Amino acid sequence: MNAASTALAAPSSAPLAPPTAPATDPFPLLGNDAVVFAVGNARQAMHFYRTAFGMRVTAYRGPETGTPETVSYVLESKGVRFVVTSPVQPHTEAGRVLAEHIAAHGDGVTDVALQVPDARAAYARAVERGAHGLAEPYELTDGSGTVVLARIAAYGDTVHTLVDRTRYHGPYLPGYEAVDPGRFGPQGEPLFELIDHVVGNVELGAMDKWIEFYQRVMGFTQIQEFTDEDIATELSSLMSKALGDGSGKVKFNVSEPAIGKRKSQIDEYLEFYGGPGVQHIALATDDIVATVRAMQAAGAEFLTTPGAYYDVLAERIGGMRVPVEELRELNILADRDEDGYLLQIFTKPVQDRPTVFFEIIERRGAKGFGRGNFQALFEAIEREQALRGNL
Ligand code: TYF
Ligand code: FE
Repeated sequence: MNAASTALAAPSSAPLAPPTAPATDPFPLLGNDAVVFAVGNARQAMHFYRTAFGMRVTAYRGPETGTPETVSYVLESKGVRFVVTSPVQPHTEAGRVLAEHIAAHGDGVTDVALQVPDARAAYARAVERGAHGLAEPYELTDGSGTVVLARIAAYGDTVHTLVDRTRYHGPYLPGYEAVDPGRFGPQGEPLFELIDHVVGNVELGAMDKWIEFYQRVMGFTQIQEFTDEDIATELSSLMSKALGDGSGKVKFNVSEPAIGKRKSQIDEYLEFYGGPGVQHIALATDDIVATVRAMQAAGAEFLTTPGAYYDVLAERIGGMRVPVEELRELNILADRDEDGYLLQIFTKPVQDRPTVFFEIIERRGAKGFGRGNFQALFEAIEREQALRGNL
């Protein structure tokens, strides 16, 4: 090897800044790491996300792998990772934390974990900017490498674990074992590409505080705002603001109830969840028709939309890649903004309490969240609220 090629080769072995995290970003994020659900029965929740959401079980930790206190299944669909976890021994420290979360909230999201290039730097920055630190940076190591983790508080009992997995190549975290792909039966093609956004519900008057939190602590900027004027006051009224990180990979929305003639859907959530928490997780797909068909066939339940919505849809939004009749058949909503259009649909709550639900979204350029669908969407949510006697 001559001197010139040595000189050329040298920089490639030097540590490279992650391409999506420019040095100017004070809180660089590499993306969502995982959404962790604390549930009463992780084995059954795993089967739900495996069958109804077509997700693949990739890793496991529990009594058989040296963790007698708790059990966790990791599910994946391309860039989407969920972890469902339950206490096995609720009187141990690790079991108690989970058991208390479930007692307070029912099944719900405990952790919206974020992937960072440097968990120590991220934690230091967050705490310096006013985040409540829950766990100082710590390392976990096994034969597949080392992960550095730290944890800060978010709204309610929700947390953000900051995960640096750049020196790790195991299936999830040290202590987890990979699961044989056929272990729980045959699996089809993945239905989701990535997590599009995560929405939290907070109490009346607390939205701006949490919007400012993400701006100050994580350097997020506001993308969109819905006020109670966007949303007819007879309908279950809310205010909502959306934020994005510098890379565009992480989007968080925060909603609070607004005073209307009827009980806000946010109030219903807060009552049944026992306080603030994650309300919905939007999962992006490249083919919403195929995704919704597969989910529906597997038993996932979606909100429905009256036919009148589709009678004027072609007029409202032309030039979509999916025929309006197919959207009508599947109850898929459509909206257009300056940048393009989007297709979206909402599941019913995925547990008995009217709390956490999912959105499936296909973006064709649009960067918003479906403002034009609020009327139809909130009427659909109200029909469900009325059936539950909560309107
Ligand atoms: O994330 C959004 O903004 C949309 C619309 O309670 C939405 O998915 C907002 C609030 C809500 C339900 C849907
Ligand atoms: Fe959404």
